[in-house]
Amino acid sequence: MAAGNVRIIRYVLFTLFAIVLIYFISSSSIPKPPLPSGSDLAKWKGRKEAHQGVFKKVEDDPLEDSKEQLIVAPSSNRTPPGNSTTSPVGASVPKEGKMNATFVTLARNSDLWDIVESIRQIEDRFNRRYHYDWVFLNDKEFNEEFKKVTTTLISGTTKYGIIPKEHWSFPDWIDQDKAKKVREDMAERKIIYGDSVSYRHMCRFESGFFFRHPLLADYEWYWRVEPSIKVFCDVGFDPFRYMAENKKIYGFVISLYEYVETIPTIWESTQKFMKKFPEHIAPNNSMKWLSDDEGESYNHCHFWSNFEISNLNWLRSQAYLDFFETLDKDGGFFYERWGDAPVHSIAAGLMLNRDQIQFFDDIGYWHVPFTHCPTSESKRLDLKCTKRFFDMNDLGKPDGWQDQTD
Ligand SMILES: Nc1nc2c(ncn2[C@@H]2O[C@H](COP(=O)(O)OP(=O)(O)O)[C@@H](O)[C@H]2O)c(=O)[nH]1
Ligand SMILES: [Mg+2]
Repeated sequence: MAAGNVRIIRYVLFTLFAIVLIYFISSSSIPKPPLPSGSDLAKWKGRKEAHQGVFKKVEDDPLEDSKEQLIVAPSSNRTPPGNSTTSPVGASVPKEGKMNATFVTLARNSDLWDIVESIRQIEDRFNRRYHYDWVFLNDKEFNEEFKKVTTTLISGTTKYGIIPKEHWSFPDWIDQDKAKKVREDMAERKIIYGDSVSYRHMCRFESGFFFRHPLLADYEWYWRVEPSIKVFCDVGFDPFRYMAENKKIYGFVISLYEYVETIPTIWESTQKFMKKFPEHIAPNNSMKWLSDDEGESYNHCHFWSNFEISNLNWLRSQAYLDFFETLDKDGGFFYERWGDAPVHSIAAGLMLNRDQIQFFDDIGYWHVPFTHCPTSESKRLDLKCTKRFFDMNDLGKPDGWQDQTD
């Protein structure tokens, strides 16, 4: 064999060896996200269709405009920073720097790669400048991979907690047979998550227990983050500070109608609460937003709680605990399928004054299948990255640039 051929063969073998080596090193040290399976995609598609049924009602609603007025706090109403030194629940607000706040995420180990997407979004758009902590809670122990990957990505301190059994199980006053029959019936009627036990534990936990977890005990504010969300615009201000300085307690970005089938009697329990604890009802509450007939019935409006920026001391207050306990004793988390979104929303609507609820118009947000973009065109344009680039370089913008969304 000619010397030239030997060299070529050696070169090919060496290249193959190098490729195999690189492949083994990368696949053993860096875990990879799994591709979505057919069943994941089908689940998402099903959810989108289910949500679209609800969305139609929103479009048809003649009261939509008045509701908007009730809940939107325009940016121009902001008080200048540094004007107040106590938060709405009396804790002190530092003059500058970080607030006493944390992100909080409930997740399973299997949610890892979906929560990684959310972390990337939150860090890039906001937290890389603030380094707030992040608390993860789970009904099972988090595994090493989950902790390693999330800690690597988060610029603040990460904490991992396990949920006590009594916060994630059937309370003893629940009739198991009755609850099982409800799940079977809801499965037949194809109600979203209607047959799920774990989803019910999740909703009850988010309604009544997450804020009592010891890992959250020392914080005053939380920002709830779920897997697979997107944040479309830079968040160029500190929402925690904004909340404290403007005496806000509960902040949201999207509100919509709850599936009626999941909460048929939640308003009965709410009325029971209102009768029993009139002292907990705020004088300037949002009943007009919750009900179209002055409290006779619930119109199913709720803040979409997969995004929340709110005050933990409020949730830990006697007023909120009395509300949760009244609802919990009636069993609707298991005999129906009450979600934490209507529970938090009714609580905020009744126990807070209207001006303590904040609509974060400036935060562009997506959780399947709905998006919120800043409502005002000028705000959307201000927050666009490409506009910044043109402005920075003093360039004229191309025709039609207003219609683009990046
Ligand atoms: N630890 C744990 N977290 C859960 C469980 N079910 C849901 N979650 C979390 O609860 C939140 C809501 O669940 P998700 O599947 O996003 O519900 P959806 O947004 O209502 O469709 C997410 O943060 C999930 O990661 C569960 O069984 N165990
Ligand atoms: Mg979710």
